[in-house]
Amino acid sequence: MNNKKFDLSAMKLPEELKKLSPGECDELASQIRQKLITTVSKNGGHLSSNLGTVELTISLHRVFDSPKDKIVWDVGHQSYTHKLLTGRAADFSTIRTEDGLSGFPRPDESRHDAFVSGHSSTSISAALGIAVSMKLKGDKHHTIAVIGDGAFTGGEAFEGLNNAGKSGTNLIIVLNYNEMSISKNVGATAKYLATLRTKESYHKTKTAVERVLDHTPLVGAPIKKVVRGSKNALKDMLIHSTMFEDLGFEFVGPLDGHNIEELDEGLSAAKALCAPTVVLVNTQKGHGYPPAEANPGGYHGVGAFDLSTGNPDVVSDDSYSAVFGRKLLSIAYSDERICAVTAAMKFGTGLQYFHKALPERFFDVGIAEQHAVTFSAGLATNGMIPVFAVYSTFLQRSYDQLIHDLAIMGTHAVIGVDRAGIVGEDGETHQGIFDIPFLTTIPNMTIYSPTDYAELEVCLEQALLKDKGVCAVRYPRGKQPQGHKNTSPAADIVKSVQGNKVCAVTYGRLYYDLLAARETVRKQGFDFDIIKPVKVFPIDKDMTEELRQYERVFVFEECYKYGSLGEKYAACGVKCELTALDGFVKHGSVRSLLDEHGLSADKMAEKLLGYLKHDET
Ligand SMILES: Cc1ncc(C[n+]2csc(CCOP(=O)(O)OP(=O)(O)O)c2C)c(N)n1
Repeated sequence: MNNKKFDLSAMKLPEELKKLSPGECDELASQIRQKLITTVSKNGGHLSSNLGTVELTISLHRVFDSPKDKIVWDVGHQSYTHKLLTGRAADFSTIRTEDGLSGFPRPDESRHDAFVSGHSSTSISAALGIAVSMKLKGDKHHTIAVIGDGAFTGGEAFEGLNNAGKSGTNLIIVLNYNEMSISKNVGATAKYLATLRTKESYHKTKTAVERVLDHTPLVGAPIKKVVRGSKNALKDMLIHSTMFEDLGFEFVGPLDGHNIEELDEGLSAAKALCAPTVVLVNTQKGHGYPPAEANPGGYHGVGAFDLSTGNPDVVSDDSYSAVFGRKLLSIAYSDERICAVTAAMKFGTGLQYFHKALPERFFDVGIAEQHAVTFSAGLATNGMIPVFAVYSTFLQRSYDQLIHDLAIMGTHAVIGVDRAGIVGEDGETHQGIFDIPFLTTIPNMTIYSPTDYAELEVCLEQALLKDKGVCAVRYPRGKQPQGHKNTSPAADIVKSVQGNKVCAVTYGRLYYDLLAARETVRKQGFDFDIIKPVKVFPIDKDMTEELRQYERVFVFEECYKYGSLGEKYAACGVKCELTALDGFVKHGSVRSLLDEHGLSADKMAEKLLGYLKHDET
């Protein structure tokens, strides 16, 4: 083993990678792994997916010429090594922190990031678009989509495949197979890929067959020519065929994703084909860090953790998600109609309790949010009560299904909108700031936005057992403040009204900040009323009538301002002063982002005092 120490910040990368021997690459890989583990232990992030793709990323940059060849990372959570190898090593310690590197590919961060990502299953379509544009421009470079088997369960991946196989482009799809989505991968595609994983390498077999034919007089050469042509019955007899070839692709693999030499060889072969090609690469999620190898799902996305012990708290029992999951299960015990649906986020959404206790009514559909909604609609039309728990940002995928497959029929279903509001370090692609704007455009939609655990439980029960139609219960990432007790949880409206001229309105977790802001304002001798809708939509007519009576109503919302509730109150004649988000929200801690956008207790107090003091003069 070579013990050369690599200074990634000083090296000319990615170019210099090509000069390294495979042994040196192995050493580089282990140093990169160390850096990944120490950095993620401090900043949090996607650990196991990155540990699994170190060698693959090194090899991609040895075989291809980024940024002329374009690498498109699916989801993008596994792009840390790519960042280290493309001029961002010096800043790597800032990853996921405010003003630091993003945890996902960002073309505005580096010309090596060919496409933005964060949501899954987009890489094949995006890469195909890039590859087609290259073809039109006479550019012979390659476009490489790197997609995991989890992301491969998403419908858009198939839409991309359907169009790519016969495209005549230099598109390479690297299918990173590790048997895992966040949890164990599900569905028939996963099973199919598992059958390919264990097959002898197609690439090697092909070479071996060709070698035999080289030594076969007379007929050898013509058959070899035939073998080289991809779609041929004789070739299928000699070498097994895959669904990818049936869809028009060349196929290379499976390659050992932790063997640089094999990766270099396989990727070079794929490059030489100059045709749409699928390269299957076997990797191990969490490779090289025993706690992550033992619990790859738990280490998929983590907060900061102790390097020596790992992170025992990878799935927190003290969170809105866990409260949602446990309450759902407790109601489902006594109501056999209730089913739980997740799109590959069983742990993230707290549905692990349901899965364990009532597996026959639990459905993990893979990364397939659109299918999850329409599947739920199907369940509901036959008398079940489906509950689809999903992060706000990923529910964006299902907008049409919510309208067309659920709402139009007046079907009763509950959507648990997890991670609603600012989520923090994952940044722009993950902030849950659009659910209020888009859900409020859907007729007959009911939306709850509880503040604390107790209110979340009351809202969920009401949505499940008393309401009709489509009900969304939205709640934030993380936990309620420690020591918090709510003795009178409500599912409608909470008021603290004492005849002041000014009223402040907010909902969800911002209520805590508003209460703290009122303390500050009161200390300065001023006061204001507070109205907090819990059932935030449809908008309560009596509430807007009451709000119309105030001289000024300050509305604080953790959502995009266009489509916000404040905008709707203003349309009802309320004299609104809205503080909401005015665009995409970058990465940083939740607290600092709330402050930056005027939604912390201090900023709320400042705004209210600004008005109240001015009003007094
Ligand atoms: C539309 C969408 N839904 C859910 C997620 C959350 N998510 C992030 S990564 C991931 C699993 C991806 O698995 P895979 O593609 O196999 O990559 P691996 O992490 O195993 O390398 C999921 C479900 C997402 N990013 N986008």
